Order: sequence, then C-alpha cells, then structure tokens
Amino acid sequence: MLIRSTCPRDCYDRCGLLLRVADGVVNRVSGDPAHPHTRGSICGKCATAYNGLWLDDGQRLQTPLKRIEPKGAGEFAAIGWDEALEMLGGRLRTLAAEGAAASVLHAHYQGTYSAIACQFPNRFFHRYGATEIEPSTICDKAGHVALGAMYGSSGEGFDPRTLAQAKTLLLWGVNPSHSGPMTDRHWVAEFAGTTIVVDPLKTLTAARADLHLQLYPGTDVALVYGLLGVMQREGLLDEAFIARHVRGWAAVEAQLLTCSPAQAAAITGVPLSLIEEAARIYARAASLLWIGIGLQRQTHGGDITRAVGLLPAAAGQMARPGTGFLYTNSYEIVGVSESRLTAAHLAPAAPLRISHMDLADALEDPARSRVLFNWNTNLLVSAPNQQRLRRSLARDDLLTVVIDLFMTDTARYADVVLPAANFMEFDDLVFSYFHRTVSAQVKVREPVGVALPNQEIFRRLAQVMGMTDPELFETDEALIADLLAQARPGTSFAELAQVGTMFVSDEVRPQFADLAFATPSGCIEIDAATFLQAGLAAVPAVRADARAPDHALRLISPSHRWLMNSTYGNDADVRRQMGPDALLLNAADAATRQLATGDWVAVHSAAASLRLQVEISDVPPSGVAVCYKSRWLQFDGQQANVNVLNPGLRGDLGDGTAVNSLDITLRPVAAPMS
Ligand SMILES: Nc1nc2c(c(=O)[nH]1)N[C@H]1C(S)=C(S)[C@@H](COP(=O)(O)OP(=O)(O)OC[C@H]3O[C@@H](n4cnc5c(=O)[nH]c(N)nc54)[C@H](O)[C@@H]3O)O[C@H]1N2
Ligand SMILES: Nc1nc2c(c(=O)[nH]1)N[C@H]1C(S)=C(S)[C@@H](COP(=O)(O)OP(=O)(O)OC[C@H]3O[C@@H](n4cnc5c(=O)[nH]c(N)nc54)[C@H](O)[C@@H]3O)O[C@H]1N2
Ligand SMILES: [Mo]
Repeated sequence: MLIRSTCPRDCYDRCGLLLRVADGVVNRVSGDPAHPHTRGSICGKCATAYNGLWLDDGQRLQTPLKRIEPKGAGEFAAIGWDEALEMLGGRLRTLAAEGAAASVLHAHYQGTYSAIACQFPNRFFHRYGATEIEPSTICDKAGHVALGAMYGSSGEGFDPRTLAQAKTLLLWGVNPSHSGPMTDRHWVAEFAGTTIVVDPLKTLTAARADLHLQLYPGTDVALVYGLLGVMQREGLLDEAFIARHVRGWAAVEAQLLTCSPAQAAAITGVPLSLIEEAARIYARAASLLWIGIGLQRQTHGGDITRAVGLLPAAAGQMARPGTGFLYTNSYEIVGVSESRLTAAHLAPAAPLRISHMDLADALEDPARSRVLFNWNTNLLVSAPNQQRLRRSLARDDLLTVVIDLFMTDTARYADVVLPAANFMEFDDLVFSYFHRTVSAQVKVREPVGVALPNQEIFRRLAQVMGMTDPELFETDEALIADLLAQARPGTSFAELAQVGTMFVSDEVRPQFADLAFATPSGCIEIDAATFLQAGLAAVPAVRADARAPDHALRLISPSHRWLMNSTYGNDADVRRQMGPDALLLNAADAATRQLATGDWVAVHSAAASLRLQVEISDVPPSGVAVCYKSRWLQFDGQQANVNVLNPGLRGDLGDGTAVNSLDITLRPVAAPMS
C-alpha cells in the first residue's frame, strides 16, 4: 500500500512523500509525483536516510532510559514512562516550590518541523515558567530583527508562485543547492529569466547562475551601496516609491557619496562591470530577491540584511507581480497564529529567554541552571562553545533530559533520555517557510517501542505535575482541526491527506500588495528605532576593514549537502557519502601554505583547535575556508566538530550567532593513527 505524507525536515523544500507499507511496516520512502513543487523527486540525503537508518528500528531509542554512571559514557538502563515522568515531575515541582522555575532551561528547535510536535511542548514550558534558549539565535535571528524593524514584518515574503511573472531572480547569501535541493532543481534551475547569485562561495547554485557576484564575506553593505550607486547614476532608482514609502533615504544618498561603485568593487572584490550589470538587470524588470539565512551569521549580519533589504525599496521592486523579497514565510502568512499554537498566554508576564550565545555562561552557573531539557535539537553538535557545553553537561548537579529519536552526542550526556516518535508514527500538519502550503503528515505505523510524539510526552508530564490548564491537554485531533480551520477553512485532515499538499489560497497576491507597512510610521524605515537602540547608525555601515588578518582565513560553515543539520549524521551510507571532515581551501591559499588535498591541518581559532583534512576546492575564494556544519562528534575520532572553534561570536542584532565570521589559522599536522 502506498500512503501519501510529507517530509517535515527543517528545509525550504517540504517534499511530498509516498510511504510504501506492508503489514504495518514501512519498506520504502520515495517522492510523490503529485506534489505541486517537488513532483516526485526527493533529495539524496532523505532518499538515503529514510530508506536506511530511518527504517531500521534497531537504531532508534525505544524506551525511556536512565543514566548509569558516569555522565557522557553513554550507558543507560531502560525504565518505564511512569518512573521517568514521576522523577522529572518531582524535580520540577520542587524547583517551582523554591521559586527556581527559571533555573529550568529548555533548548529546542526544528528537529521536526511538523507543527504540533515542533510547537506544542512550548505550552508546557510557558506554563511552568522555564527559561527558553531562544532557538532562532542560533539560526536566523538577526535577519528577522532587521527586516522586521524595517518592513514591519520579516515573515511575509513573496509568494514563490509569482516567479512566473519575474524576469530576474536575485539569490543573496542563500545556497538552495544544499539547503533546499528540490527548490533549487524545480524552482531556481527551471527559471527562464536571469539568475544572479551573491555568495562568497562558488556553490552549485552560484556556478549555474547567469551572474555570480563572489564577494568577500561580510562586505555585503558595500556591495549594496555599489548597486545603488549604479542605479542612481543611471536613473534606475524609483524616486516616487522612495519618496512615498521609505523613511531615512537621505542618509543613504549621503552614504553613496562615500562608497562609489568603484570603491564597492575594491572592498568586496567583485569586478565593477559585474556590479553595474547586476544593478541594471535587477532594477529594470520585475525581480525577486531571496535573502538567505547563512548570510546574516556574520558579526554585522543585522546591518547586512538591512542593507540587502534596501534593494527592493530603492528599485521599487515591490507590490507588483514578480517582485518582492523572501526571508522566511511565517505561520502568520498562511493564517495560523503561532502564539495560539504555543499558548503564549500561559507564560509569565515577562517570559524568560536567553541567547544561545549565553548558554555556556548559564550552564556554568549552577544557580541559573538546575535542569536542562533538550528536545528537537542537538545542542552539543550544533551550538557554539562546544567544549564549555561538554564540560557543563558533565556537571553532577545538572539534571539533563534529552528527547530524541536517536542516541545523539547530546543524549549521551543525559540523565534521562526519552524516546520520540518519528513522522511516520503520528498525524500532524506541516507548513512551509517558503511555499504558502499546508501538508499532511500521516501516521502509517505504530511508534517504535514505547516512543511517543513530543506533544504526548508533555501532556503526560503536565498531568504528573498536577497542571490543569486545558491547553496542556488539547488532543492532536482538536489541534489539527483548529490549525486547518485557520489555514484552510472547510478542509478536513482526510481531504488534505488524500492529496498531500494544498495551497492555503489560490490567489497569488504580491508581497505588501497594499503598501501598508506595519512600522510606527507606516513606511519602510531604514532608520528604525530598533537599529538606533542597538547602537547601529541611521543607515547600514560599510566595513572597509572586514578582512581577516593576513595570516588568517575567514571560515564559513554552511549547510552540508548530505546532512540536515546533524540529522542523518548517524546513517552509515550518509557517512560514506560525506567522507572525512574536511577543510575546503582555495588552490592559492593551499599553495602558500604548501598544503595538498589529503594533508591534515590543525585549525586554530580563539576558542580551540580541530584537526581537519585539506581538500583543495574552487568553492571558496582565496582568503576563505569552508568546513560544512553539524557532523556528529562521535564518528570523527576527536569528539568535536567545527563548532568547537566558535567562542559564541555574536552578531549586531538580536544576540544572534555570527558563526560565519570566525578567523582561523592553520598548522600542518601528521595524519591521525587509524
Ligand atoms: N557551525 C555552524 N553551526 C550551526 C550552523 C551553521 O551555519 N554553522 N547553523 C545553525 C542552524 S541554522 C541551526 S537551525 C542549528 C540546528 O541545530 P539543531 O537544532 O541541533 O538541529 P539538528 O542537528 O538537526 O538536531 C535536531 C534533533 O532533533 C531530532 N528529532 C527529529 N525529529 C524529532 C522529533 O520528532 N522529536 C524529537 N524530540 N526530536 C526529533 C533529530 O534526531 C536531531 O537529533 O544548527 C546551527 N549550527
Ligand atoms: N542539506 C541541508 N539543508 C539545510 C540545512 C542543512 O544543514 N543541510 N539546514 C537548514 C537550516 S536550519 C537553515 S537555517 C537553512 C539555511 O539555508 P541557507 O541560508 O541557504 O544556508 P547556509 O548554507 O547556512 O548559507 C547559505 C550561503 O550563505 C553564504 N554566506 C555566508 N556568509 C555570507 C556573507 O557574508 N555574504 C553573503 N552574501 N553570503 C554569505 C554561504 O557562503 C552559503 O553559501 O538551510 C536548511 N537546509
Ligand atoms: Mo537554521
């Protein structure tokens, strides 16, 4: 029997799946030809892992586990749900009675993006009054703050269906060839117009584009001023739009006097002729701008996003078919209230949140951290300050709870491990942060062992704790019905499951169609109060000094083609495809250091060092190195990955990560003994 479902990974694609099931056992996962975007294909990593690791129940966590000494050794004994939940409930009750609920930290993200499993547990933590490690600080926070302040919303992007009306697609700091491979294949590569990519790396998407503006990382503000300078000189600015809808433009014009297109070329390393060509192409005909997430993981990532956000306003690429920008499309854009889904009203008046950049500090202070929940995330692999986190996770007085499908590097440090059900084992809805769709995730088998969906784990914990708020016990059926009523009134889950994916509306409205911006002035605010309060200037600032010191390289650690963050890193076939943990170097940088492919180097940062194998590659330009993110720690022989190098570099807005601003130096070392 073939059953339609949807891939809930944290990715732009949201592929339609067909699950082949016999006698309650899934034996094949493939793409659904009926899906409107992905049309029967799925990416290599999902095709491999969903048909390997994910069909092998023996690899899954099947029962709750309790640690046997010592922490980190990965030795556990099976316990029942009652024992596990009583123990946790007891500790949580005691802390609440002591007034120390805030010392319960919870880290979570989008290990599964299906709406209920991803969001419902927040209801419990809101009600309890725990401290949230703010998920987006590790990912996309600065960009949200920047675009939110400027446009009044960072979560209302263009509708991708409007590509049909666009003549130009400008991809700025986004690499869908890795981060959304089916979107890359079916949306970007099939586009008949002109594609321009702005990326320091020669990604597959960049290599295929009509123009690739290969700037030095972090110099994007200068590039934007260069483009605007060309537009100004050639009469391509939309003066009427600017006068009517943009606040703070005069200061931009002043900047253009200090950063000419020629100066922009010198700062960014992009030839002047390419800057001129890109400006003309972007400004002259309907153009879409896709703003990436990797882009803003820079020390000045907020200012960079703010600068890139100037382009559609300056060129009047707005409110018409085939124009606008996209950062992410939020729940709200498809009519769904995220705060209702997370029952935000249950939280204390001033909910407690800290940045991932401050997590190591919090975990080193026992008064601030008595309990740590890690669910839908894999902290030790993905977060900065890896060494400090590892030391803190070994603390005897910290109770660590990990909820996952697999025994991850983080789970090995847990006191209590709880087994989660995967997407084949319960019904849910999956929205997209790119397309304006809603999709069905359909249960096709019973959970492995006694695993439970995230939401059910927290219903049971709420019950053990004696909580009574009805929001904490809402059933999956009621939640699905409520979400569907918000997104697609009149559609039942059964109807949705029949087709897999539906657009929430047939109408394709241009982004900001009514030109009403939800800012204090109603205009696009270049000089929004948020920026000034954060210490930024009235306009994005050009950093002429953005290069790494002479002997150093700038390290970028972007999405790995074979991993989904760290997910799939424990699949044997995926590991074979990935090969060794590599440092990609441009041939010129390798030559000056007398390094060849296959050599080993110790990579040093301000925080630590890591051994990597050199791979000479034309992906990075000279001065830049690449180490793809999120490999599991336990397979590469040094219990560390690229995040050991990151001392928690912080960007300029929202306490977000600046992991792509790391400077590194290299020292040749002998090959490790195998
Ligand atoms: N160096 C570097 N580091 C980075 C980045 C970078 O660019 N460079 N990028 C950052 C970004 S953008 C992000 S978003 C983070 C992501 O980092 P994480 O949030 O850690 O994402 P994953 O590594 O995929 O971990 C998700 C975990 O959820 C588990 N999981 C899957 N489904 C379920 C479920 O239904 N229930 C439960 N309980 N668990 C489930 C998976 O098995 C996996 O262990 O990494 C960040 N780390
Ligand atoms: N295969 C796979 N897919 C994924 C993920 C994964 O781990 N693996 N992660 C998922 C997640 S959590 C996220 S948030 C998205 C992220 O999606 P993307 O934003 O596409 O992801 P990244 O690969 O982090 O970065 C994209 C590009 O930003 C560029 N970049 C870095 N610094 C700069 C800069 O200063 N200027 C400019 N112009 N460009 C810069 C990098 O060179 C990189 O090519 O992908 C999702 N999809
Ligand atoms: Mo992310």
